[in-house]
Amino acid sequence: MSLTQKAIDILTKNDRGGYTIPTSGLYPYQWNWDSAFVALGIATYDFTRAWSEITTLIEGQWPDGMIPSIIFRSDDPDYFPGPSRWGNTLGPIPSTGISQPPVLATVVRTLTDNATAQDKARRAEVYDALYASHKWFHEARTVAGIVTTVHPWETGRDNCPEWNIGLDGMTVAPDLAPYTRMDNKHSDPKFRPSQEQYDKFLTIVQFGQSVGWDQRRLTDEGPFLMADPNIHFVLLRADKDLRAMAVDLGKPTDEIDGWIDKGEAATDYLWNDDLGAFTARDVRTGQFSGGFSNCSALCFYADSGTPEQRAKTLENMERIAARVDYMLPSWDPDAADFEPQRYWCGPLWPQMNYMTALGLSEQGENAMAERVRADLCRAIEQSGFWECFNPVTGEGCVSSQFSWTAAVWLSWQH
Ligand code: 2M8
Repeated sequence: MSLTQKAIDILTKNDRGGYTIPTSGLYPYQWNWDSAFVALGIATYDFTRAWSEITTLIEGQWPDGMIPSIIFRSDDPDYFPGPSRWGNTLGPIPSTGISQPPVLATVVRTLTDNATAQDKARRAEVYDALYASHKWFHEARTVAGIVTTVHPWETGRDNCPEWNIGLDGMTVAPDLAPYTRMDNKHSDPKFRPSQEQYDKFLTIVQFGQSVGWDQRRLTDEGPFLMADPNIHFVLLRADKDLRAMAVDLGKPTDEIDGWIDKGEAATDYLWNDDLGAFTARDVRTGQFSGGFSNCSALCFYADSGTPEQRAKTLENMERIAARVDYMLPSWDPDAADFEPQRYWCGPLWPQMNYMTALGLSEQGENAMAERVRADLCRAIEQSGFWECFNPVTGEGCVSSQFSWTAAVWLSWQH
């Protein structure tokens, strides 16, 4: 069977009726940015079904505009933390109380870019929801002009060592309610976040509950507050795509223009001059994380940063490309805490390679774009549709039969 057919079969098997789960067992619900990437893949063979991936995600949007990271349409005892642990969240469907990198507007623009009447109708159908979700990031999560994050899960890069400086600055709640992890029952614990990290992740959830999921309080008073190049660059790119759709639909663009100006100015805040790279930063202390990650090069995807910053970013990529066989590792192979098999501490991630390669090729950096694209394809050909891959050996890590891996493969075959 061809890999393309296998990819379609995975997405069909992970379909739960209008939305797709990332993989059965470990992730039994609808995840925010997973669904956006999945829509790109399904659109290569069934546009109507791809569109429902987007509209079902928007069904979970909160009245304040936030699109949550996970929508719980059921209560699966096999997943933790499920709806009861998140408590009384504020959306129309039980959900988490945090968001995820907002790739959705970019995906919608990509899927409706043929300027047909139907494309325009589709844009009009979801535009207000997308707008509200961006406004939420700019209002509820912004501190002094910088978009922030309150939880490593919100960044989508759960245990990346970038978060250690923020996590080291917090303590586990002394009254943290006891719990049993389920993730380690579905995958090898050596691939997953540590127990201490999980305790801190749940401490933040407990804090969110204690303030009734008031998002402004979670940002201003919560135990963790960092700026993430992933959320920053994804949002900046998405703001630009939202603006293009606003123009197409004859909507005002003033407020979006303000968001874009603010975003361009904030890019510099994430520039770690010692490393010559965009890295995460603790907003309360100003401290930078110490390594090049797989979102450091998203400056190309957002078309942001100075020529010097871009040149240094590429130099770092050349350095890393000489250290691993499969670009782009999620953490710097020259950092002490690089672990090629542990989740966001080293493995390469399909959706990150997709965005990085797209940005590089849009900005004319074709050789590196091709390396990033071809390395993921080689890993898939060698090992199958895994959640992520060891960048040294190309072996699959954590879960197989993974939706966004299948989706990225399909989107690249067209
Ligand atoms: C991972 O995150 C979840 C929590 O949201 C987990 O580890 O349990 C991350 O890789 C995240 O980026 C992804 O969206 C999610 C589902 O694939 O899994």
